[in-house]
Amino acid sequence: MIKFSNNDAMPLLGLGTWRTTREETYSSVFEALKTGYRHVDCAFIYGNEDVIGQAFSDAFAQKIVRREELFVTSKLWNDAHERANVRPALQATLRSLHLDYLDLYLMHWPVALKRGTLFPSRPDEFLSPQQAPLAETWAALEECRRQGLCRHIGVSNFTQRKLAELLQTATQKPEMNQVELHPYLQQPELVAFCQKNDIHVTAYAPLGAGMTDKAGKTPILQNPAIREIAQKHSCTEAQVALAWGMARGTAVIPKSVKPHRLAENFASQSVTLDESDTARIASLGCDLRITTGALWTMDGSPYTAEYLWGNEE
Ligand code: NAP
Ligand code: SBI
Repeated sequence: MIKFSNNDAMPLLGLGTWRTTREETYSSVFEALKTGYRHVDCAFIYGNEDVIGQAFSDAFAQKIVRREELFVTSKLWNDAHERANVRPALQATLRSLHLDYLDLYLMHWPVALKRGTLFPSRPDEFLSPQQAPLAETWAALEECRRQGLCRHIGVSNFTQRKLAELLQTATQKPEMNQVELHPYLQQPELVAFCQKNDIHVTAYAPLGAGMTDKAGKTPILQNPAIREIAQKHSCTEAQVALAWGMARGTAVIPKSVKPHRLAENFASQSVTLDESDTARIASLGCDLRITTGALWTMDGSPYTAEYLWGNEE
């Protein structure tokens, strides 16, 4: 469990819900709740929050889980950063999810788009950091929390530099940074910075997002070192990757639509790696970023790759 300063707890293992069809979404969320998952990662932009809401309602009605036992995260999409749009966006997410509060609401990206532009195709569809300052979006999230629409607020895809900037103006500190983390993208400095500043960390794409042989690399789940560690512990490669993420103190939110994998991923909570395993996995880091945010840095965009991922002043 991750413990927040108000004593709320978030299970280290959660369910990811991106890139699932509507049918898969309902069955994977319902099956996950039956399996024992008590943390679900959602987002407006996944386009499936209404189906997840139906799965929640059915699970509550069938007494599989009670609302207060469940930790639900969602995320503000980039086209709702302007102050007046934040609360309506959160309320729409709550309606879709059949909930009256979220446990955690995140700013999905440090990038703003004009209202109604879900994905930009032209530079004029962006709002620049001057037109939609992150500090103002953050102030609106703080207001949502004060009003009880969400219990915790945080960010996603933020670098150390962006977090440090936000900390300068925030009245309420971000309590979570959700970023890509797996054995090939370990970001130890970012994780340490967050932990030093009492910002919890969630690892997205903890299994490598079903990578094939992207960038000429062996997929994480076929990596020989991960394979040997799995054999040593009589577990699977996916369980090694998830156990490693949780051993670092980061939450992990693997997505699966297959019941046997949901169970396998859930059981990773009983896998304990030793120091030689973690040292071996540490040596696999190669800064392989799968989610590059390339769409935000198209020619003419006010956002550059340096803005997104750089830590230079
Ligand atoms: P992931 O969880 O690392 O990998 C999912 C892939 O691995 C799917 O292809 C899944 O296929 C497969 N898989 C799952 N369990 C497996 C197992 N035990 N053995 C072998 N393969 C397995 O990647 P992700 O979905 O990109 O990331 C997880 C979640 O993080 C997302 O669903 C989303 O909620 C969140 N996310 C957030 C951001 C952000 O910007 N904040 C970005 C990306 C993702 P099957 O479904 O067929 O099992
Ligand atoms: C989408 F719904 C569509 C595209 C897309 O690309 C970047 C990664 C991302 C995201 O922003 N959050 C995710 O979980 N996946 C995404 C989502």
